[in-house]
Amino acid sequence: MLSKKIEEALNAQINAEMWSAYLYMSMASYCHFNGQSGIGKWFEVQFKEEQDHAMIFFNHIISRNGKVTLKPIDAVPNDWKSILDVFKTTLDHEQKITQLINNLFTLSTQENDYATQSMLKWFIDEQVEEEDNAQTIIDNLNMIKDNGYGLYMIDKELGVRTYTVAAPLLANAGK
Ligand code: OFO
Repeated sequence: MLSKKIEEALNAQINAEMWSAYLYMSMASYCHFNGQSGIGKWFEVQFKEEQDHAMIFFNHIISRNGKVTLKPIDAVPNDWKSILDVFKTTLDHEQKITQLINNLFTLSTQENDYATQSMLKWFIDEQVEEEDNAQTIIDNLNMIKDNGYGLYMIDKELGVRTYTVAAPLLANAGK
């Protein structure tokens, strides 16, 4: 059974993950509109991954006899100055999400909720990857600056990313 405090915090995290999904959907739209369809596709994958993240919290709450309570999703930005600006926003956002995951881990420690701690471990590793991905793309974009051919190559490279279902959801498949 989940404590009320943990249940509320996990529900808030569902909202944060859905906001992330909405943010990346908006970024995908911005990239497609500006002719970077490969990067647009990359953000579509990111959008799907965030929905998976929300579902991992959803499943955890349900499995622990808690109640999922959905709140409205706030509006997201629709415009950026450049592709570099898009990825700087991504990194900044992922750093905030890392902080939220860390806060959840601290709370689950205070509440002696070992099952929630165990579930959160996957997110702790995932956030290292999320921040690293954004930072690597920022480094590449800084390297090419305004070089059109360089941007074309990055667009091609990011466009091959494919979606794979998050591992914790595979464990839940068929339940
Ligand atoms: Fe859910 O990791 Fe990104 O936001």
